[in-house]
Amino acid sequence: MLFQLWNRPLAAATRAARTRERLGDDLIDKLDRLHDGVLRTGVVTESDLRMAYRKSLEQEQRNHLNPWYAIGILLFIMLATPVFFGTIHFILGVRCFLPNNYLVWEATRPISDCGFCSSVQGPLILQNLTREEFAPFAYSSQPIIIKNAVAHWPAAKSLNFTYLKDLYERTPGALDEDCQFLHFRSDFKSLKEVFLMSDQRANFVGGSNQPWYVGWSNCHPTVLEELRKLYPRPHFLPEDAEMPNTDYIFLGYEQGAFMHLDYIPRLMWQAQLQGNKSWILAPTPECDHLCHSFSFYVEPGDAVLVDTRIWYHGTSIPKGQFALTIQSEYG
Ligand SMILES: O=C(O)CCC(=O)C(=O)O
Ligand SMILES: [Fe+2]
Repeated sequence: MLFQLWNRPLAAATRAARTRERLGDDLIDKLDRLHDGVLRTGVVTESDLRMAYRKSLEQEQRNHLNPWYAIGILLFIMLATPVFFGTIHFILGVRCFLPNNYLVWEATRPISDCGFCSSVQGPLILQNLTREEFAPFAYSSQPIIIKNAVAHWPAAKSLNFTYLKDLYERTPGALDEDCQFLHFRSDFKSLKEVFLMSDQRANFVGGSNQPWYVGWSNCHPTVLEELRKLYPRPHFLPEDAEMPNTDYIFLGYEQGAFMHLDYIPRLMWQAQLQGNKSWILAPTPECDHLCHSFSFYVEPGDAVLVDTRIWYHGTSIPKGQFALTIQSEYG
């Protein structure tokens, strides 16, 4: 009786054979007897059963998420996210700190196996050393501080807010270049605005109640060339390490960078040129059960190496103090 309901001959026969295979003959016989019994009551007819069967099939189809529909939603989110942040940028003039990359990176980054952090309790602290001595540590994901590694750079003496302001203002087009600008917690929307602030605020005179901290990529070729006269390629990095053709500057008072991961292709190095800075590092959430967060501070002249793609990191500057850093990548 069960099979009389499926009266499209070939398909029904194949389906019946598959069902028998799946469920076993015993169970099928029991179901047949059950259906016969139900029909004999006269309360349920064959067409009722057919209708119930059709409805159950429709319900089953509704329960299965169409894969094309899921792919469509995913593509929509991936396209809509940058459009959303682009619109915010256009309307408010705020260039967000990595968010469009950051969200996509967070959503798509590989889940880490925690090998990078499971045995790390804090940064490895090395005294200034040669390229050969540094070689065993060069591509480690263990955070490293190299004490006194950049104290001899001319930038440690000559680079400051006024120098940067003069350089950008006298270089045609430097402030119009669409280099990445990171405003962090401060109220500036662009590098142009940073250089327009009053001298009093820029120098945090009398503990001005408006601390600021920003970072930007010095991607303008003339600016980059001028700045690189003040600092060499770090002497401890492997000779064949690939370097980008733009560096970053971070500077300001008190505030630092909030916790984030970087969406960059290589390892990060920083030269702490002026002031002290505290770092806090945290493993990715999936490694919370195996790894630890920790913090450390760096002093003028120190180099810091962190794989900022896998370590969440944030920074802060001691109250009332200034810090200036050059940052770049190697890999
Ligand atoms: O130096 C800072 O304050 C932030 C640095 C940072 O986020 C980085 O180097 O990736
Ligand atoms: Fe970062």
